[in-house]
Amino acid sequence: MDKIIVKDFEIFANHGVFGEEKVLGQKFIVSLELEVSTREAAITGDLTKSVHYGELCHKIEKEIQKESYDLIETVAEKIGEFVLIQYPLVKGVKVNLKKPWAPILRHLDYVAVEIYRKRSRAFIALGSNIGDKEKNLLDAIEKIKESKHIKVEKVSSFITTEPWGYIDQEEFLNGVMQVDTILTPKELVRFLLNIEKELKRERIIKWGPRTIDLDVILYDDLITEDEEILLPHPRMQERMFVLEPLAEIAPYVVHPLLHKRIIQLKEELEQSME
Ligand code: PH2
Ligand code: MG
Ligand code: MG
Repeated sequence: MDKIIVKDFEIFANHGVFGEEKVLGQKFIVSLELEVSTREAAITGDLTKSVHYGELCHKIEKEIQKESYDLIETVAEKIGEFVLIQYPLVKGVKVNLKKPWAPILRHLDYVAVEIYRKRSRAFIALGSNIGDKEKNLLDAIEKIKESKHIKVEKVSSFITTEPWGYIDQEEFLNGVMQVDTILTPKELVRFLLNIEKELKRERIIKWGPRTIDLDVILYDDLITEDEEILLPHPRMQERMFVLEPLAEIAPYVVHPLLHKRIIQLKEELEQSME
């Protein structure tokens, strides 16, 4: 991937654990590596297809002078988050933050933290089979849209489906959405659980009736073994209520474990049901 590099940009700010650091302030030195395709801007000369590094530096200076944080870890994290939220063309960013005057009563060249943060593509399955099902799905989507850490890219049509698993319950309304997010898988799952709670979901029977169910089914090409978040969703290939709406918005996405396109998984499931 192409990169835009900013090296050793100096900012005077008031971050630190010690009271004096918050009062007097000190020098911080920021270096950035922005992963961004420069090709279109290069060919057209159109700066809006790339990142204006002057504007970026001014904005970062303003952003990190706005508040005072104890830790350089926090400052670096805020810079990474700011860049990814403000600049959708940036796929990933390395932030190196140096603090050359750290008041530790010893000499050092500098202390620094370096982090890498990126945006990810995730697919979320939505389902509801209690109350006003369409409103439940739309309310969940609205709440997801309110997060500054998630951008909704696509939403499928909603389809009515027979209950799967525990069958003595009402029909479901199901859909799938594609999002761009800077949350980690765990953060995303917890965020969605909170929305489920806000929309008054009660968990009574496994696979039983629910006002709203929000499941992360794919997160980039990530394969996990963590029981709190198994990715890809281990039963997605058996569920038409996931594959049908997913095939509508992402037919050619490849399942990272099965190495097949979604459209193919859907066709195979259709055949197995005949
Ligand atoms: N969700 C379940 C169990 N069964 N059946 C349908 N049709 N749609 C669902 O969303 C669904 C289900 C557990 O999450
Ligand atoms: Mg579910
Ligand atoms: Mg669930």
